[in-house]
Amino acid sequence: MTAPGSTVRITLVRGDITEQDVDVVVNAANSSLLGGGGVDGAIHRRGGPAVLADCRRLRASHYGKGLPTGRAVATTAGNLPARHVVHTVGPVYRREADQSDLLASCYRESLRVAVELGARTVAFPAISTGVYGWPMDDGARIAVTACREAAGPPLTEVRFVLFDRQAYEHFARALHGTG
Ligand code: AR6
Repeated sequence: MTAPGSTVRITLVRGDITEQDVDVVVNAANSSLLGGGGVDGAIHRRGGPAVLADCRRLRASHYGKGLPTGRAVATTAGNLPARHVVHTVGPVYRREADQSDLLASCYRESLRVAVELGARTVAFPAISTGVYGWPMDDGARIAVTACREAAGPPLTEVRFVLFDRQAYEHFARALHGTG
């Protein structure tokens, strides 16, 4: 599914982020950068030890205290079909505090790092909508809006990879107003 009329195509697929043949796959990481469950666990499992080794190097150098929420940093993609992994840390959802801009920042910063790497194609999961508890409808709206605003050349495709039908439908509504 593709949004018409923009230079960068925003596309939706149902599937597994670790199977995407793109330049950059974005990881919904935590600030330790040392792995976890969900997308993070899947990326480290399939990417293999080279991804973790790069993450450990980042912790030993620039990110001694971990990667702050809303920021993004790149590593090798190891055995994944992608060329790079960009790790970003979504906010944990809290009903009593509006952290929408931190979630939008994950998408903006990941795209900025991807462009620095010369990427043309980037695949995102629905950041913060799993363990971190962000409601899918709102998470989809923030994701689509942030990427529409931030994605420009040399990027040609921003792909959202949604694990299940419900997530796909929320992203379709955010992208097209239907679903
Ligand atoms: N491909 C695509 N989407 C997936 C996949 C996959 N292989 N696996 C899960 N999802 P989550 P978060 C969906 O929990 O909420 C980790 O432990 C999932 O259904 O991976 O940002 C980290 O280490 C959900 O909609 O990320 C952090 O501690 C979405 O991807 C914490 O979880 C994101 O779910 C980050 O939590």
